[in-house]
Amino acid sequence: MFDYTWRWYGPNDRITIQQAKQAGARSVVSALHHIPNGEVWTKEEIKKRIEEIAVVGLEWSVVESVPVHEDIKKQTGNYKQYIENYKETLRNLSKFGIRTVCYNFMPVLDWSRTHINYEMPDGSQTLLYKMADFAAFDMFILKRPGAEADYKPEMIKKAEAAFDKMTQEEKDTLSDAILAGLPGSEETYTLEAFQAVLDEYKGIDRAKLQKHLFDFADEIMPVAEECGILMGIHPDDPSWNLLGLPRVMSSVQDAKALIEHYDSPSNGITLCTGSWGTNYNNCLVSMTEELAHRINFVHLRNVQRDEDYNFMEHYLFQGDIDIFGVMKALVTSEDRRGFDEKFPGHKLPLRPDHGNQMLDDIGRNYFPGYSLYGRMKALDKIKGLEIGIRGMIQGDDRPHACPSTLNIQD
Ligand code: DNO
Repeated sequence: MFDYTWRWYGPNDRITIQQAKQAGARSVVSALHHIPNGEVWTKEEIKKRIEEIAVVGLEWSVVESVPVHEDIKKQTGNYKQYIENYKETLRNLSKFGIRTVCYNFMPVLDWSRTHINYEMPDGSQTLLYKMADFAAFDMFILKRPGAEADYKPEMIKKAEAAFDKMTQEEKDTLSDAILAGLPGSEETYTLEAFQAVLDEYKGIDRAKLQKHLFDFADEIMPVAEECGILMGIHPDDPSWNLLGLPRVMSSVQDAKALIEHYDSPSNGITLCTGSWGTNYNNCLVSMTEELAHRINFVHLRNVQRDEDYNFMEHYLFQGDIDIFGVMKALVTSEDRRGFDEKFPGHKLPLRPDHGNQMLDDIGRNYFPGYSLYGRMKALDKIKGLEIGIRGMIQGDDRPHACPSTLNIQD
């Protein structure tokens, strides 16, 4: 059985904790976004958030994310101190029984999109990544030295055509979408500051970044084990290199490399179907099966992709990801996680990821992706899917007595 969670940004979230509860959350995913990256999350601050959530009788079950300071990714400056602070934060979280912690190792940018209010045929709005627009930003707005080398000649042409058609307002909106950082990323940049930050990664290639990730894991995983915390690294979103920066969590091979580097239930992944799913080479159903023993957190979302690496966030059952197959694999691989023996009572936390903006969401300026109705709809679809799959597995012989033998609460 899964723990159905809802991401809540805290008191600054325009969606209240009461609404999250009514939307069907059984527990909450949150983070202390007001604490600067690298600093310790004190017990007092953690307790405050717990209390803010508890007013409606919910628990804070998952942290998404404890951000990894850029200095840790580059191994520069005060990075050793930041790692110590990270450990302290984990210890503090564990004192309150928080078991799951999500993090990512994407340099500079967290997730990226080019459009955050893209209109779907039914008038609802979604998030979109248009490669030509991203390339136009890279080559003609940011003017990153050497950017052309990263795109095929046909894509450069498409980017030129897209850029020529853009009004100044569209260019600004595009830059904002990329630079202002989407929720979850804790940094915002001006163009100049952004280029300067990219430059700091010169000399850090894929191999080096992966080594820095492994070094980080070597430091924090023993502490996570000690305090019974299950870490789940979030994949790169999208799952390919951006802006000349290396990325090291884009494929099943990347995930396996980390898992094998430090073999422990604490060293797991976040199965974010929409992010891993941007990459054609990742079959989400096989990944769910293959990595089942190390899946510590799940985000369910669908994307529709094309051969130009454009992708649009779509409804849960529309798009290129076999959500049914993923859910079935999650259900059938349950025993391999071994939670029952190691962490009695612990259920795999799962959440609807982004939802489109629909009905009364439109114009409300919720954090991009984090709508009320769109996510609520997805959450209920996911719950129904679980009920259906478990019923299907029990088969036709399932006694259809009342009350339901599936015993799944809404
Ligand atoms: C977007 C999210 C990301 C994610 C972080 C995890 O909706 O999936 O912001 O929270 O990358 O560290």
